[in-house]
Amino acid sequence: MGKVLALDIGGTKIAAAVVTESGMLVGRQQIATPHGGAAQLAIALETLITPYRHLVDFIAVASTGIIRGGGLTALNPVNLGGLADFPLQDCIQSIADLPCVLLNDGQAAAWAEYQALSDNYDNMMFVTVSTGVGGGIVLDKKLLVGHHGLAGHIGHTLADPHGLLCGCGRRGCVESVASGTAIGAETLGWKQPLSAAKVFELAQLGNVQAENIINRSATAIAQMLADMKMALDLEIVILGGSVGLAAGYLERVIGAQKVLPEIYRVPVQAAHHQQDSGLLGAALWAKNTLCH
Ligand code: ADP
Ligand code: BMX
Ligand code: ZN
Repeated sequence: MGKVLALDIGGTKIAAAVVTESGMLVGRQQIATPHGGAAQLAIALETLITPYRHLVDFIAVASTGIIRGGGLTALNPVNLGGLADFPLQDCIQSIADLPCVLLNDGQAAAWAEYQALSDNYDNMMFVTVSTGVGGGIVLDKKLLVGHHGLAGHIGHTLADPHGLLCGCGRRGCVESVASGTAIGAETLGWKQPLSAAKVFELAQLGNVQAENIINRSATAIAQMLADMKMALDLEIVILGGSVGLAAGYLERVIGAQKVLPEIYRVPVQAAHHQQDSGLLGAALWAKNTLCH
């Protein structure tokens, strides 16, 4: 099948790496996601892709947003600095004229994490707590993409009907309570507003306000997992994203599950591939797609 260049486009960072036939990542690069519109995103992609384009046979992309018909449509445009639509496939193929397969980032990561599970599971979900809150669902061993590319957008299920307006237009989405962006936004009234990463540092020093913000996020995730278990009879959930993988976060989600009746709890564990699930999942998905 040859070598694949995998890209993972998130609201905060864009990663790229060559994925070898044996599934090894080589030459991983990462840049910040520009928030200045379509032209800037195109330049960022060109910067990342150009050094690899003569070294690979095809390109596999995991991207934030609804991925459908070669395009990216933001469900929450705020996560991309207001960018609502982007012609992802056309842009990439104008940089490198190679076969190109696209998938949502949560869906891609779910696919890689499903392959990495040691036991024989049929039904799993991947959740990324990152710039937004995204996800991917494998049911009866098959990745759900959906006719509109929407399957797994669990960040836009309801956490709090009286909560803040989410960038998608709905009030009180899980994403508007639990994401890294939401964690940072909780500090906007502070003398010095902080990023989610800094809120975690403060919580580690025992700051109660910071701990409360993180617990609120983890509780919203635990409640959403309970809803998803009841809908899909999930056997296992895999947690990723920089917030999901941050020290102590998984333990807080598990702690928030403990107050729920047993039937609502689902085992949760950290992503086997850590920050690379999206890259690897996109590569695996592209290989399946181009081989059939
Ligand atoms: P992307 O959304 O592009 O995939 P990330 O998974 O890195 O990117 O998520 C970005 C969010 O994670 C930001 O809100 C950022 O503040 C937060 N973040 C980054 N590093 C950490 C960390 N070490 N601990 C907690 N939060 C972090
Ligand atoms: C948002 C949405 C999802 C995405 C999720 C996680 C946009 C631009 N993105 O809910 O498609 O999967 O964020 O994305 O509407 P990330 O940027 O946090 O990795
Ligand atoms: Zn929303």
